[in-house]
Amino acid sequence: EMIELQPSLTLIKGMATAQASQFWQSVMTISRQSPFRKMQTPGGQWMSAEITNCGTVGWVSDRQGYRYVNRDPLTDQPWPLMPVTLYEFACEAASRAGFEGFSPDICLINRYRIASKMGLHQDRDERDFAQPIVSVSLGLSANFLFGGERRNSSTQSILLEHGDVLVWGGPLRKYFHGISKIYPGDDPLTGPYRVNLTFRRAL
Ligand code: MD5
Ligand code: FE
Repeated sequence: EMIELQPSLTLIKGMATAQASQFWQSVMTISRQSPFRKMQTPGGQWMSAEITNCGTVGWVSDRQGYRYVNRDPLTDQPWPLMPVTLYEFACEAASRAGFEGFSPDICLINRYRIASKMGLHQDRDERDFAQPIVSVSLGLSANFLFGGERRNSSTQSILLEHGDVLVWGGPLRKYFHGISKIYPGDDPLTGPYRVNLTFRRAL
């Protein structure tokens, strides 16, 4: 089921359900090579979600700022390769939502526990804002907040469940968004976690 929440913001309910256990296996393989870790914001706060990456670059944050880097600072090795199945899935989702020619070079993987949140923020560390972002949700459900151009713009609340795929781009690409709540539960695949895969074109 494809729901256009707003022009350029498409929710594809359950698109990842059939491949979820395969994607989860990929996440576990990736996190054995580049473990989930907490990151510090430039302001010195610790983010509550734990992150890792796969792809030719990875997104990191520390006291120096947010940026994409070629190597995992934890291991000093390149980030794990993006599995072809994940790459092709993200391209297909973008295409269904009307964004032809998406070619993600990074997948940021966020792991949330029940108490984790992600404050309102913009994704603006990428070079080409004409490229959309594709987000895949696995495991526990979340309340996703979608705002506007300004931090204090009003927000719309969207329930993201296991297998849901969100594609957004165009004029909404730099809108504020965040995760306000993770619903408690024990997911058959992920246990106490919500895992979100965010595919982007960084370079
Ligand atoms: C997440 N991740 O669920 C969130 C939301 C991030 C991040 O925001 O930067 O890692 S998935 C991203 C998302 C989905 C749908 C729309 C928008 C962002 N948006 O309009 O900006 O871990
Ligand atoms: Fe974001």
